[in-house]
Amino acid sequence: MQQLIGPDLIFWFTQFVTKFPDAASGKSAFPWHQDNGYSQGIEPATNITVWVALDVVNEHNGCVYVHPGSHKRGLLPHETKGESWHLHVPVEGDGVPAILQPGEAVAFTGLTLHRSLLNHSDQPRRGFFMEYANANAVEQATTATPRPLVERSCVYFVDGQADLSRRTTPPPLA
Ligand SMILES: O=C(O)CCC(=O)C(=O)O
Repeated sequence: MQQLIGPDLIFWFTQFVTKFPDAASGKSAFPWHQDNGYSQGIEPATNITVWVALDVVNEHNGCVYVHPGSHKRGLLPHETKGESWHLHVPVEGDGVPAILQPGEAVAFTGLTLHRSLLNHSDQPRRGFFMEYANANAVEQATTATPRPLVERSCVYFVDGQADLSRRTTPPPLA
């Protein structure tokens, strides 16, 4: 991660992502989005998501598809659709399926378009992802001052240094 992001590195977000068998109901497709589209953006946008397969994942059970080179388009406008919290943008092409064995991973930037389709198998498709970023990265906001990522809860320092003079909240009591 330091080779890609630089010496000042934090590990700032994790999530389990289980896609239950749902080809019949067709609800668990996860449309194209950029992870940085969940906020108003992260600067520098060098953050990287590492999506680790916990099961064999392929086109049949809803693997992640990435759109190589899409990060060069910068942060695209995202919107919610109806009551769904999913975000979507118009995208051409199918992308590349990340077909993985358990323990293998696909890594992509916070600006890389990615998605997953339905799980046509009869078993849950399980994954776990980790997000790494520059230790001095800030989350952009429409109304407030950009907030350093290190102010989030459960952020771990991997290596290097963070400039804490930019914090927007008082430091926790010792
Ligand atoms: O695991 C998946 O199917 C996609 C998850 C994802 O892209 C996300 O949570 O942002």
